[in-house]
Amino acid sequence: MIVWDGPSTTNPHITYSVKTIKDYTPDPTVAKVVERHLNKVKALELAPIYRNPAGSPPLSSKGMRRGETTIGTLICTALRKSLELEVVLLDGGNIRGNSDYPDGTFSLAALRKEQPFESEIAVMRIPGQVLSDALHFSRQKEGVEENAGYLQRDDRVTVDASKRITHINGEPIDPQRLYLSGMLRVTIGGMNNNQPIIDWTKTLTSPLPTVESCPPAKPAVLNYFARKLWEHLPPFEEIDRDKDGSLSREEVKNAYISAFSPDVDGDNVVSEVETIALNSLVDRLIDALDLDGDDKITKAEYEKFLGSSAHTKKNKKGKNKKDKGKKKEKKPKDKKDKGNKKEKKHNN
Ligand SMILES: [Ca+2]
Ligand SMILES: [Ca+2]
Ligand SMILES: [Ca+2]
Repeated sequence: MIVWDGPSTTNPHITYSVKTIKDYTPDPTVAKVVERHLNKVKALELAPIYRNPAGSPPLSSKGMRRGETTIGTLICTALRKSLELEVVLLDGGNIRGNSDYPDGTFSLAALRKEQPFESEIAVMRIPGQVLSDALHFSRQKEGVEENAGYLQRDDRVTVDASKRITHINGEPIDPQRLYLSGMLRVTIGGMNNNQPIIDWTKTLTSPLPTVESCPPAKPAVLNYFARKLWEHLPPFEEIDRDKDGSLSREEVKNAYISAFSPDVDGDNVVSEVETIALNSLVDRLIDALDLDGDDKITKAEYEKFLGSSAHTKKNKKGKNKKDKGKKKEKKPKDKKDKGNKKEKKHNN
């Protein structure tokens, strides 16, 4: 309480006391609203967006600023694939979960925790030498000192004991070659003071990409995971139960249920929270492929992302599509604009 003794008082008396929220009975209407919102949050915990393949090193984001982590590699790889790039290097300080995922499941909530901020990816052609120097520079105190600019790398980059890049996209590095690369827009802009990057940007004759022209990282990562989930679902023809040539929300939901149990906690009841989680994953699955936004997946939309890599074992018919997919991964030339458009669409 603040009390002024009179009109001329300049210093009022202030009295206060600390109250415990537990002393108050919750308002039942408000409590219901809160519960509904908390259920949504809990549901995200239950929505597994990625499962670590058996035999892979355990998922962890601990020590992101002092060494390579499996989550760091996973997120860089997700961006490389989603944006169709040759190489992605990301500042460890941008990935913040600092968590272990011992059961190998990565949920929507975990993804939010790891990538709490909106960040844009600058897609640029960067010389191999600059990429290697930048990575080396960021890792000088590897294992010893925290460095927010410690560069994590995607799964097709190989680094030797001297902390230099030997391979990009699985091929021996060519120091002179320009690689279609993804790095944080802010890193290219000088954040975390990566000297080789700063020196290289000074040599550029054209301006750095604007924030608006850079695809946002979060939806790109999410799309990658959602597309990976599709690979666990039955082939298109099996999902399309009414045989009308496109996949409805209901059909996608049934396909998801056939592959993953919505009863995540295994108590034989699909609770309200588990239902929200299920619906939210079905949304993600559809968003990841639905280019025209009509909430249905046509064969063409499906094949654009999955005709290539999915069901190559199960679906033997897709031979030529498999080859097409391989080409797509090896030659990511001039896909920048397409990538941007694609990501912009899902930026919500
Ligand atoms: Ca159908
Ligand atoms: Ca349950
Ligand atoms: Ca569609």
